[in-house]
Amino acid sequence: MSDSDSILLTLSEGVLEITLNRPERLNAFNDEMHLALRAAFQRAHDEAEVRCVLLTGAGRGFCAGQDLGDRDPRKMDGPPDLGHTLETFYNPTLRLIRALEKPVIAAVNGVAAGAGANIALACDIVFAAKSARFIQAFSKIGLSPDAGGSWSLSRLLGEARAKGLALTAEPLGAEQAEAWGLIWKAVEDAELMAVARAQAATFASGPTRGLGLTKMSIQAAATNSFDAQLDVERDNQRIAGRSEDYAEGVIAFFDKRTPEFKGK
Ligand code: LHQ
Repeated sequence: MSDSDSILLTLSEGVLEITLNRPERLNAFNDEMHLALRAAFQRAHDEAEVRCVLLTGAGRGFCAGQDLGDRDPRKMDGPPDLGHTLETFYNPTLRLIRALEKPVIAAVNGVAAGAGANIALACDIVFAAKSARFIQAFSKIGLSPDAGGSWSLSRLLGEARAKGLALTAEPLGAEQAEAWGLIWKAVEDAELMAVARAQAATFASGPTRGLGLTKMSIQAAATNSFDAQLDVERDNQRIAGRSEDYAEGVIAFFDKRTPEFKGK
């Protein structure tokens, strides 16, 4: 279904499953994979049939960040402009993930390093296999965090742990990541995809508008005052209250039956 082998795409029952697919490089990003991933999230934005996104990696890794073979200083004329790389390739995708008014699940199946870790952390719900590790690898090669990592780590963990992970580049195991509140759940390796897909199926048959607005409200809270946030909640509830799914949810409650949400 994809026009690129560097990611695999399936759309089934409202779930767009995206698999990063360069397993021999632990799914490190080359330019082709960047563009394919961005196109997949754009599709999730554009197509109403997509009601949830599930992002995972092929093979034993989730994603090892940038393919360093593509950024080898020995093959370059002078110092590279990595800011250009971020602005061209990473940042548009990260902005799409955060702006997508549908739940995005990451199923971190193995090591997630550098920008690979931080793309996972930009997702809304992160499941990780117990054997998975999150590594802020940047400091090992003379870089500083990117792909939203400085933002996500600081907000999710606070400054002490954010600095600890980013400065030392020590791997953080999935169970510790859950205990620290960095991810939603660490699960047994063998159960990861079943657990993540079950959650994706639940979201994809859920009240898509309400779920999207929930995501937007929580994200807005990160920078809002209490007062401003009350306004956001008022505005979002106004929109949610006009959805067909809200009416269905309330009627189903009174009928004592399971609601049939249509995502409208
Ligand atoms: C890789 C990579 C990789 C190429 C494993 N590239 N081949 C943004 C702006 C622009 C430029 C710079 O970057 C960024 C953002 C970033 O993401 S910076 C951070 C880039 N990532 C890293 O520094 C992580 C590098 N990888 C590692 O430290 C290790 O591979 C980890 C800890 C992820 C996994 O270690 P192992 O489980 O021991 O696996 P491995 O090292 O043996 O890797 C398996 C293969 O994958 C190996 O190839 P080989 O041919 O020897 O089997 C690696 O060379 C290759 N690989 N990461 N990022």
